[in-house]
Amino acid sequence: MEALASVLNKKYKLASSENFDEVMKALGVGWMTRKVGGTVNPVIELTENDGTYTLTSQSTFKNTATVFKIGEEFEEETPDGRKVKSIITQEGNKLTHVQKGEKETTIVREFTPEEVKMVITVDDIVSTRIYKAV
Ligand code: ACD
Repeated sequence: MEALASVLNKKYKLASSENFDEVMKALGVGWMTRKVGGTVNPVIELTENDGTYTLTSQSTFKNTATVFKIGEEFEEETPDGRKVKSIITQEGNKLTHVQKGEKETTIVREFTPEEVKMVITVDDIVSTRIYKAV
């Protein structure tokens, strides 16, 4: 938990995104959502209270809050409306988020005070999204 202290309560905005449309296609996300999802630049923030983390994402497309404890499975609805079972584990400043549904998605978020590097993998498709501190 210590490793994340310096990145809590900080806002990061999406600055670059590669291959995200391919990942959304692999997940079966419909055309409209792909078009909108591909153009927004969400702002994310990680907060913590007594071992419970909340990762918020705000954009004109959707506002979401993912509430979790490290290593404890939870149910989650993805931005495109799929219900998945998720687990988030921590290694230093890196959170690995695995979503199990019809397909398995792995989202690695590496936090530094300057940026969050997000790597999303579905099947053999990889998307990298960089969020910069605002
Ligand atoms: C982000 C993207 C998080 C996406 C992670 C895995 C792919 C799952 C679903 C994608 C479906 C639709 C995407 C639509 C909008 C994405 C941006 C809004 C996020 C709330 O967090 O950068």
